[in-house]
Amino acid sequence: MNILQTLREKHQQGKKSIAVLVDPDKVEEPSRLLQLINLASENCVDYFFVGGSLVTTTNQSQVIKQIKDNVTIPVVLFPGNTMQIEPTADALLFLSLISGRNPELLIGQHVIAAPIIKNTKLEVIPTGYMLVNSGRVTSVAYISNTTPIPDDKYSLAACTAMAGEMLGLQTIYLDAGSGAEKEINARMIAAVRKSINVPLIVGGGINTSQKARTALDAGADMIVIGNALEKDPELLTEISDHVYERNQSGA
Ligand code: 1GP
Repeated sequence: MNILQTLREKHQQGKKSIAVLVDPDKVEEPSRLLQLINLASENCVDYFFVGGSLVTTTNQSQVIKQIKDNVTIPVVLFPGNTMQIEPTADALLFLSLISGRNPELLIGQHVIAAPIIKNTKLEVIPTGYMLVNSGRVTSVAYISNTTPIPDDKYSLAACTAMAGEMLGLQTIYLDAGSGAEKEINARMIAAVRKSINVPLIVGGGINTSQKARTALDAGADMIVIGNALEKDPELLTEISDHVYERNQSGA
């Protein structure tokens, strides 16, 4: 079964997933990455997301290889641009930045990427990517040259997600940006959740297990955790225990 199909089924069953984000720029040495890979494996992480808004190193393919050499957790590209298409991954979030009004990131880069992706075996996951204001300008907001949705404009976010679903996007990713000061608030997540039927991914600034729980309670189907694991790897165990219990109990 492909990743999108699994996400849809889990969404229908109310089951949650965890993705660990690996930004190749932040991988300082293979031994640190191996620790994270092992930690993810021990904690039944569902996916690795690999990518970043600005990748200055050329080690993305090595990062993917190291993950695939050690575990069977699927690798999903989370590309900041067309240079981050790596055919050895399993899938790719084909991101349209629907919270912004930059045509290059709504459709332009996609036209350039489409023939390249077509020649790979990557599973393409059409994703409505929505940036939400997190208190300060994040790298992704700066690089994408877009204005994030204000974090108290629930209706604006809901309508944006709704339009994305109507355009045929198969999942919505609400992101406060990597290392965000403020995670996406519960009201915003709930407003988006209510407006769509496709799986909802939420990330950015989730650095405590309480924040993870809040996002899941508000309606996230998948949470993405990156930065926080560098400082506090144990956090993954806490969150994954919670997700496991919740999935078992059908809550
Ligand atoms: C960023 O959603 C991801 O695009 C993860 O964010 O690194 O803050 O966990 P963090």
